[in-house]
Amino acid sequence: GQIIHLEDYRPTDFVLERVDLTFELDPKETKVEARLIFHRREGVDSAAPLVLDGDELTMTGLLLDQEELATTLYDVAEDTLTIRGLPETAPFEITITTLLSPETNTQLMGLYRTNGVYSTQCEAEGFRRITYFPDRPDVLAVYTVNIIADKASSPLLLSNGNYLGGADMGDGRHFAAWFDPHPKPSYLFALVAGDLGVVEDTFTTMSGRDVALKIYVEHGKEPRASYAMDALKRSMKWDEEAFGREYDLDIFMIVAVSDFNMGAMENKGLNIFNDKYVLADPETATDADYANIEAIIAHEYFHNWTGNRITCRDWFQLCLKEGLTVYRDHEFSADMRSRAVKRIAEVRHLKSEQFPEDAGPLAHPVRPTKYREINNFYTTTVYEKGSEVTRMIATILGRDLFKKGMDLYFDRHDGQAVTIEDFVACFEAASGRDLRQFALWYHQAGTPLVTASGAYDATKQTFTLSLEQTVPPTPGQSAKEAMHIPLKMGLLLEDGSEAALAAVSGADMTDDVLHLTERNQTVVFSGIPSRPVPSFNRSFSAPINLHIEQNADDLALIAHHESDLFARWQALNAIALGNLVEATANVRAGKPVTSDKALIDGLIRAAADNSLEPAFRSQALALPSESDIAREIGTNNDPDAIHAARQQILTAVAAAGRDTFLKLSDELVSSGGFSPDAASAGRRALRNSALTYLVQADEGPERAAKAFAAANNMTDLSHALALLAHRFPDSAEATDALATFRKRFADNALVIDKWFAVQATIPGAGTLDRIKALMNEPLFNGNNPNRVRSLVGTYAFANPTGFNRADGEGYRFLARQILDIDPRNPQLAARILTSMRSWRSLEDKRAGHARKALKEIAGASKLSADVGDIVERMLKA
Ligand code: B3K
Ligand code: ZN
Repeated sequence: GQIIHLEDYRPTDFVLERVDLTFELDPKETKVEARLIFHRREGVDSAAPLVLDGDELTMTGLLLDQEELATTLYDVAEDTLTIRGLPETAPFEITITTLLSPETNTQLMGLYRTNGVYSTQCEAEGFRRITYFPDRPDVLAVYTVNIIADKASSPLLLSNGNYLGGADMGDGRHFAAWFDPHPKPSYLFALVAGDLGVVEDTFTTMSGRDVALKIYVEHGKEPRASYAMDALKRSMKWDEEAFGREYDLDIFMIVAVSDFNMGAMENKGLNIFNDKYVLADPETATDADYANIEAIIAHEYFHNWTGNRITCRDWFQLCLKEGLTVYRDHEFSADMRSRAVKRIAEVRHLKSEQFPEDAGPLAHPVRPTKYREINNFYTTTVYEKGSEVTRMIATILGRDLFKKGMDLYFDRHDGQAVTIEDFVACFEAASGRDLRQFALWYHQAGTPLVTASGAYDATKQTFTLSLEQTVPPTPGQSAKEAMHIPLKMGLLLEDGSEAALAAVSGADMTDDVLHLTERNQTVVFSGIPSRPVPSFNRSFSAPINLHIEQNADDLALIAHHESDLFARWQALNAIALGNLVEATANVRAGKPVTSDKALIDGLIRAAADNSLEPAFRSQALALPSESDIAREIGTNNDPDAIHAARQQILTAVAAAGRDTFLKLSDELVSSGGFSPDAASAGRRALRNSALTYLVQADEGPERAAKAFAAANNMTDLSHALALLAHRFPDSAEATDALATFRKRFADNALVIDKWFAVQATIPGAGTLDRIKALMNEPLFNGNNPNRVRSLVGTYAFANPTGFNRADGEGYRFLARQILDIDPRNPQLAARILTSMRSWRSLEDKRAGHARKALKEIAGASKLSADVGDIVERMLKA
């Protein structure tokens, strides 16, 4: 594929007015008739042809105003249909007939059929696999959809918008017609047909309209959709209260399908979900599953305004809808759950996924300026960093002006396809603030590094902060400009109280937000009565790396006294990370590992502190992951040394905290029925954290096996299974538990995915053989994206020692898998390949093996654009 550049954007020559689609569904030969009404845009050359996109289409008919088009007037090329000789000003109708084979569409883009269900996925460029079309997000039209299908196998016929009517056709087939009054781009088109069960409810909007809510799932799974329905109703209510956004059709539908390339899709009025993010009950879903379902149901629903009503002008603007909608779903979850705990989880995720992307060969700006394959830009940078950028606008403007800017955005751009510049302009207009420097967050890739040092002058009672910011070079961007970094901070005094920040010079400050805008800035705080301990980046107000010389005592002061709970966790985490990095160096140097007293005291004190919510205490107890440590070290990484160091620190904490952990594991035994609410989930999480440390110190598997036998919900059961399998992989207890689990859940693929994932994350070089054996297991299915992700994906993304084997076999295995998956499902292959994005930060031998494996992929004879693009960027020097 060729490279597409932002600067080349121009509107289409023809305006699409209406779309009328008729589908005659058949597994092998579906017939699609598309009637498209266009007119030439004013000012466009009368000789300009109409160029439509297409991908793997078979066209059997082409009419202009109902008359067959002469073959001299059109050309069919590999991805385009070009039509010439079209009217100068009058509207005209093009009718295109195409034939599709949904059953053999293994890419899962366009119209496909799996498990007897027809469904579609059109974002980003899937609609062109259904018919020739101006398949780009700035072409908005009103759609009518007629669906004809066999009545027995497809009693259910769904599309976007409101139901118009349907009828029996007398020949074993029936039809249904749908009309969506809201102009939309083709990527939001959806069609579903099949035989599914339904859960129904209603929602009354703030203006008093009744909306029918329907969630479609496989027959028999209806009871497992009730939590999703509850989350949907809460999302609808929250969007009215928090953003003033009301739903705009008579019906809102969600369909759960089991073969899906991603989490879910926000098609207008007809969201399609990976069933993993719909189905839940206590026996089969973990607390993390419940939280994900709540967040993703909300995310897709929120797209109805941020994405659908206001959409993107082009795919470079993807963060316009994704970053903003992630921000909205984060705020929703924070309101539904504990704000501080939610923020900790977000930051952990951001640092473990987005920071490595931003520091490696795949780094790109939140608003990229070029791409080869747009599907490769649905990244954590566009989504999560995009969300952080929106959050910073809210931090800089404050709540009221942020809201004013959002209202203006909805008001000004409803029904349009717009850009990041349009979005930012709304906040400038609402606040009167110049956000030009701030907008660099959209354009400069790389995680900024802020270095801080402080000096206290007791006689003058001043505290002087010297701050420096640098943004590292990233592919295609060597020199960077200084950014506007909103840094929330406080100065803590020895007794834990907070100094008033009344007199400040050298920087703008609004409340506790310090605005860092220069490369170097010296900020003086006056009236500070004693040497303060600065606490920076409260609630992670800016997505940056921060370096400050702070000893463990100062960090401990923050960990115990900060008013911002997130900052407490952050301080504990910083103590832990320092200790783990040092321990890793000691392991590599053959020296003994020592654990920091401040770390052990801090962790145990937080664990035992009943005044803190259990979910927070559980987060405090979770040490930085092995990849967090690798990222902190940055270069020349040895995953085995990191693992060994971390294990030794875990053991030291376990020994020192034994009494506390025993007490917690007794006290927090759940009694009564299961509730998925955040407080109950928090208690389970704290108990399981305590159990993790106890098992860490255990010589044998008895305690973990007992926990497995006693578990009465999936959260506890899968946790105990992981403890057994990871800590005692060769024990009879682990083997038994894995066999029991498999037998009990063999008919529930989503639970079996957990069984694959637990085994894929067993540390150590031996796991690769296990993975290979599991791929021959009858419950594995290489065509189902969830199965492939849970086994192959989890191994590559989440098993540092298993995957990064010193002999390079892990990379070779992955390369072969990628080449095997790519012809069937390029998006899936490309996504899993990004697991190697940090290969350059490995020590030389491993990096050499990784390069070889990447070169093997790059040298393959037939690569998809998806995999080709990733591997090429990954190898570029
Ligand atoms: N917008 C979809 C993602 C589509 C991915 C296409 N490769 C889901 C979401 O972000 O809500
Ligand atoms: Zn989204």
